[in-house]
Amino acid sequence: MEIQLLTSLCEMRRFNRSLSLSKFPVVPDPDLMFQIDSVQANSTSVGFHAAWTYRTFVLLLFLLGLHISIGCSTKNQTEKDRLPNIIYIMADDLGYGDIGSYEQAIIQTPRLDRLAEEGMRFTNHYAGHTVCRCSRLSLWTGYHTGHLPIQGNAKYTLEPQAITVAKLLKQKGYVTGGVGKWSLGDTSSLGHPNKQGFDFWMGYLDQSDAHNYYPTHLWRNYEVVPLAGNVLSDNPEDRGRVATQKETYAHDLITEEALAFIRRNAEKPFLLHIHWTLPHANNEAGRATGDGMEIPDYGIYAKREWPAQEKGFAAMVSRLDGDVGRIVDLLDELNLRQNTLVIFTSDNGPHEEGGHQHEFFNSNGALRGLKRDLYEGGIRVPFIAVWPGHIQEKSTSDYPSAFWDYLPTACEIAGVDYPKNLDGISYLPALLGKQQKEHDYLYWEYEEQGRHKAAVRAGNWKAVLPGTKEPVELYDLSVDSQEQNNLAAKQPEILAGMVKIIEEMK
Ligand SMILES: [Ca+2]
Ligand SMILES: [Ca+2]
Repeated sequence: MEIQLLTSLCEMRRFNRSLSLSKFPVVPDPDLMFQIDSVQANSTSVGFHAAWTYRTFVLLLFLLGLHISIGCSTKNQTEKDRLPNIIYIMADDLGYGDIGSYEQAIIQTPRLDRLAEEGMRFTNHYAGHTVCRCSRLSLWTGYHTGHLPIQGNAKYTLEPQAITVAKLLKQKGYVTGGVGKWSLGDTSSLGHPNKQGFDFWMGYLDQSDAHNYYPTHLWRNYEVVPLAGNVLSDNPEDRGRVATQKETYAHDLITEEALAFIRRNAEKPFLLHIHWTLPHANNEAGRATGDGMEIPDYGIYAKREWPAQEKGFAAMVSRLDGDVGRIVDLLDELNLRQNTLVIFTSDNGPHEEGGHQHEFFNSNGALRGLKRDLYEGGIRVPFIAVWPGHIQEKSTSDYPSAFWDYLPTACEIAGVDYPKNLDGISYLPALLGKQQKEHDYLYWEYEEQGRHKAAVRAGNWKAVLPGTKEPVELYDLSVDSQEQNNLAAKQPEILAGMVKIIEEMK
């Protein structure tokens, strides 16, 4: 029965690989706890009505002799009718087991742990891919790598006709911003974030330049932002990505820009992507010095008797954690928590670069594999979603979801129509504790330097093509999340269905 299902799914999947997209109307969920269309309709009458409410309120306060901030009450009034903000925080190469709420035992991540307590953890959330660029492309466009033009870190710039999350949310009046690593088009191309729906982007445009935590400059839209005091090595092998003089830490500047964006746009519905590069290695510095884990100080790990690279890695994760805290604290200060969905995740599994060993802190947890693998460790990532009053605190969902689900999710939250032929399915129902439509299957494809890999997850079955000339393996994740017991020989019919999906995607 199961094999018949898979076979018919294969036949249904005749997707067009192109990104030209048609649209269909999204039926709004009447139970959503916000009113999508009320903002514009009420905007004029609210002002008039609010004036009378204000005078009456002041009089009452005067009579009662209370000290209450008027500014606060009018702010609450506008927030109630406003579209929710979305802040999507993505770490770079952070493994499934790297933070406390996903059973990290050594590295301290108190702010992320608290965030997990305040909202929902997904335990089966997957990155778009096992390396950076594909994963981001999947996130922005709603497709898995079976339907994307690249399956690895090959150069690629977003095309002008691409439909991105940011372009769609702008249709609803969202201010759209991002900081950190972009990697899908620079100032000379139409893939630049300002041409892909982002009003604002500050950070690295080039993915490889983003290896360096002490570059001479970053980008703010089309403007060069110099980083004081950083000097680069002139050794050609360092490719302009190894600093000999380190003064300004790019991550810190990027974080300040994220905080400033939130302050600037506190009164508007906004979409903010914080795509930090921590704890990615500086690969070139790793080759030059043996230590690519660039960090201004080791903080609480300074006195640990670990290799410098591991102190650096732990300090990177804890620095990232502290900065998540700063973002959340600012939302509290601006009274924006109730009206802001905050998501935290990672773009792929843990790395073993820059002199760092991924098993030193058990970065993949109990999973198998790491970055560039399509075993669970390479693609399953932490995912925390917090939205007080909407998402149940201290909750967990085992719903299998992936980066390509983000576009439909963001669009459902914003009440925007989105293309119907996407691979993604909105995970908003899962976040709100409602009935969630499930995927027929999830798919990943990897192609770099002549190596070809693929993986399919359908229900709890997981098939992995680990290499070009290797046979497809089959695992039952319900009893074998570590992918140790290959059932390919014992379950030939299930295997055949999975192989068919892989074959169809080629
Ligand atoms: Ca990455
Ligand atoms: Ca492990």
